[in-house]
Amino acid sequence: MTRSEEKAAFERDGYVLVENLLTAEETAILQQHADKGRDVRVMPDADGRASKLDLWMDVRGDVFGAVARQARIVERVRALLGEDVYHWHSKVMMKEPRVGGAWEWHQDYGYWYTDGCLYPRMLSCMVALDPATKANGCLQVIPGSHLLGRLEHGKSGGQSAIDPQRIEAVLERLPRVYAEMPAGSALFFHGNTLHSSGPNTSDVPRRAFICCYNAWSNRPYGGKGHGKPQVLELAAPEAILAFAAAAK
Ligand SMILES: O=C(O)CCC(=O)C(=O)O
Repeated sequence: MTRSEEKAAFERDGYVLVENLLTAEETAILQQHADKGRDVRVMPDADGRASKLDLWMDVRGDVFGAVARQARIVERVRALLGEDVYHWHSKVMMKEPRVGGAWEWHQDYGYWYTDGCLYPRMLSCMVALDPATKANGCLQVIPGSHLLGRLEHGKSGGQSAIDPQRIEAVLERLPRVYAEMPAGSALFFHGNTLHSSGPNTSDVPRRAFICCYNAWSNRPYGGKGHGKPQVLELAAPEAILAFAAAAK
């Protein structure tokens, strides 16, 4: 796909899948760092299963910071949103074999609206660290749902979630897509794209690194939001590989 095809897909569907965003060598390095979470939180799903994540706001000087500052991601995000962006937050999502929980249907802007961002000019890049399949709880997206505007979110388990009846009505009109992808591929999705994921019913983990960006012009009002917006400095293309030795 050319970059302009990617943008057309993103504008039509609210997401675009980029295959082989990271090399196998880079992905292997990230896999070795993925379980070293510093501040792992559990956000139980509707059935009380543990959905785990490690989330941080600053662009860290570690291997994940090197990913979040890659031109192959940041330049795409700038092109997809049509303006300059800064790092909003990053997170490692962990679904352990057999026990990893679901993520209920939501929009990321459902959360981020309350952080004082006036527009949904925000985007997440989800990089698969393990092959993501239906069985291990890959992301599910609803193409075109970013055009519904921001929907109301309530609570389900420990997560923000949209009323299941409304989701049912949406799914009568729009399809559900299982974003299965090999490790190293990435899904770029709009802040208003409806997404969820099922529990991990398989014997293998499903880990993902998600780096999120906000348009520079959309900085939160009144000192709300995530940390302090910082101009994003790009990392060298080989910066991820530099962490190979440290991972061992
Ligand atoms: O990791 C997942 O399956 C869900 C991620 C997600 O919904 C999010 O980061 O907003």
